[in-house]
Amino acid sequence: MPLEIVRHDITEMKVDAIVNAANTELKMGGGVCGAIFKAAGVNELKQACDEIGRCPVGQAVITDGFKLPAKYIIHTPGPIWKDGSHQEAVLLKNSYYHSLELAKKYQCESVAFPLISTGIYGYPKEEALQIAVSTISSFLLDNDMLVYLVVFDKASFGVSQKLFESINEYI
Ligand code: AR6
Repeated sequence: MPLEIVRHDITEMKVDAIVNAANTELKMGGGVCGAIFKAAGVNELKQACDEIGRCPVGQAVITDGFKLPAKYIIHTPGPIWKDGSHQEAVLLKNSYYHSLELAKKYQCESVAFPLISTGIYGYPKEEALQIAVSTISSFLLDNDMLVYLVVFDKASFGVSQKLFESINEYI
């Protein structure tokens, strides 16, 4: 199955690239971003991000994975949820799409995404999950890649169980 929804800590995924729910300044933040910086090595990753500078919402940049099992980290700032009428959906879709295109450019065969924007940025989880699944699925119609969508917290896990029949434990 080219798209799998799994419950796991993304920093432990043994894939070619993991995706970071970043901010536009590419600074270490909280949530999954903080966990990725800590696991990759704060100093190394900070330096690599500072060299890139910044990244607009919905775009993506790539760094080494440093101490992670993953070879690369793809950083994409998702939209901050306001009320749904500020292009949030298209920007979130762009984040998934541009991350996938960058993974393809770097010949990644496997990629793991967190549920971008659904934590500190406040995007409603059910809508965000639907955008993630539809964007990844349409990309996979034309591309060979194994994509994991990693749900982490209890609420995201509940939403994905409601919307999709099977959640797999990643081993
Ligand atoms: N593995 C997988 N998913 C995780 C992990 C983990 N280790 N930790 C948290 N999540 P968030 P955002 C889930 O807040 O909403 C940062 O400060 C979490 O449960 O990490 O895009 C950045 O620097 C949630 O479902 O990202 C930005 O400033 C999802 O990851 C800002 O927060 C995304 O939550 C980005 O906010």
